[in-house]
Amino acid sequence: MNQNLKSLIAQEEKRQAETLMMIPSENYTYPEVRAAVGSVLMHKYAEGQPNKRYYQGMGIVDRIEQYCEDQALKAFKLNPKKWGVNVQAYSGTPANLAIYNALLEPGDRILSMYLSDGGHLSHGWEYGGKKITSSAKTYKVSFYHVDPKTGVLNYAEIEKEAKKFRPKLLISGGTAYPREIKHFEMGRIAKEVGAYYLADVSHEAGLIAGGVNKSPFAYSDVVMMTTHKTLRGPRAALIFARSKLMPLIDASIFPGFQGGPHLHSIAGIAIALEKSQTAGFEKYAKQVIKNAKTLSAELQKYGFKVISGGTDKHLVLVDLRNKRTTGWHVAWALEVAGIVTNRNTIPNDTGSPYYPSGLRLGTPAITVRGMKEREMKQIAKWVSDVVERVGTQKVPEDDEQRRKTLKKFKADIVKDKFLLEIRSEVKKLCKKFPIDLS
Ligand code: DSN
Repeated sequence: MNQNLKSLIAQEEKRQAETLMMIPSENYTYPEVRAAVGSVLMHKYAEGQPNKRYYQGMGIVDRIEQYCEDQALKAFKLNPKKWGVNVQAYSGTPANLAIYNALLEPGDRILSMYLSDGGHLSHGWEYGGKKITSSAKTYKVSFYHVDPKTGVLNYAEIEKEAKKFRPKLLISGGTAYPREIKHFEMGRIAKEVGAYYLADVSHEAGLIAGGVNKSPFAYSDVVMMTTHKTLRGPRAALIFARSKLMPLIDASIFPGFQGGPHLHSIAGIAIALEKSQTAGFEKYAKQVIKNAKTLSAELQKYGFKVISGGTDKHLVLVDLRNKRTTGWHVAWALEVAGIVTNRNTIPNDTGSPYYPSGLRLGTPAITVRGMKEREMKQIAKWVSDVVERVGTQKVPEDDEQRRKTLKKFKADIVKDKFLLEIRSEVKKLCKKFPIDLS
């Protein structure tokens, strides 16, 4: 291996060990999962489904894929007579595209959550009259919103919107909605307008498997989840569907969208699913939520405005506008302090997706390290201290001035003694809660 590449991997390992990974969609997987993903399984091609392939040498990998499917149905307590699962999707966006391709014709209608309110790009995104994603180009997409005052979904409004728009597919879920989705309501609305209901629970998958967020299955036609967030598996996705829809889903994944499945990832998913059925995982999932709730409450004590007033999940979304700063400035300064979050749009954002007004923080990875409420209080204090240090900031409108000002801000903060002191405290905390990345 090129020595520089080797060193870069080692540096990334160190970064992950010595900083607080607080991007809600990130997590540390298990050493066994990393071993499976790096195993000889990646040498094998296996287009098709178990026992129905287009290649030879399939006996062993058929058993692996079948085992993964069994574990998926077991982990989410599904009756194999009523539900099936496809474990081959490479990740969340290709999985969603394959679902649309299975259930819809080009030009059919999708109703999904507006991106800045917490939705996801792959649910169809168009902005200012421009169709940004391929799903928006292929299908006719409309969006529902959170209540502008509460930041929470109003199901009566979604119902009105659905009756007006008449979608063929209603989607819930996304990246930054901190509250539990009422799947019962979404399923009811979908039925009423004759639409399929797709619950995208990519963020909550582990919380559902751990029994601390409600299961969407009873009310859904299709459920999609990525496997690398709260579920702690490798980067991939699972598509669950009612048995009658399964042949459409399987055919849409292969040959519709993908070639050979990544058997190494499938083995990794199976391991994560096994682990998600243990008492230890249930305890982990509970702690993820306790930590997020504590973080949210503590941040509010420091005067932060938390979207929806709190969280039911693993993430906290903060509106920074009352602090007279931006998500861009705060996320960069926090990184210098060793706290890795992401800037994020918020409902009714007055900024842009690249320079948004919000900050998204998550607890899945720091909870894997064993951190609890006490550490959340300390982290909230550090976040507050960093925001105070950043002070009043805005993003200049003029291109040239913006480029210069932001470049200078980044150059100055990496030398800021106050932020670097917090970084060394963060490093000490990380040492107290080690993570095995060897
Ligand atoms: N980009 C992921 C997230 O951060 O939520 C979702 O795809």
